[in-house]
Amino acid sequence: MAVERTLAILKPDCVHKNLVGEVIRRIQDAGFSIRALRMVRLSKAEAEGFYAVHKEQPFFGDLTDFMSSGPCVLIVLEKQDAVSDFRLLIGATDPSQADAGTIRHDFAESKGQNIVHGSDSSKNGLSESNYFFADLEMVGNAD
Ligand code: FUP
Repeated sequence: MAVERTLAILKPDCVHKNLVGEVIRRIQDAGFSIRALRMVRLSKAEAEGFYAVHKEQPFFGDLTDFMSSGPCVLIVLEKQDAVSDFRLLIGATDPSQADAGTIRHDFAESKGQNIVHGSDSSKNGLSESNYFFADLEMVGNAD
């Protein structure tokens, strides 16, 4: 077991549906520590940079339009096994495939508009956190 960092993004649909408090409640109840948090409206270019790995995918245009369509909440989370535990908490990318009780199962409408992002590896947890936050903005140590 290792303490890991993962980046959560509460996506524009989460903010639009007034679910920010509910989703953060679930994240904290699951034992994650918040190390940094900021609300931001991403530009199209920032969304394209963040999702660059998907740039050849047919959904890339819709995805980056959506992610830049309204404010998001960016959160750096820390916990033992944060990456896999966070993905368990949020559920499968496609909400119709997500387990009951997961955030995407309970709140998401589609694969494209699925409420929350979570990093998919320990390496990406760090690089995605560093995409949005400077080291000095990440406060405290895991305890
Ligand atoms: P996830 O790691 O669960 O966010 O999923 P992916 O990295 O596979 O996909 C990144 C984002 O692309 C998803 F949040 C939503 C979007 N996406 C689609 O819109 N359509 C797809 O078929 C797959 C992903």
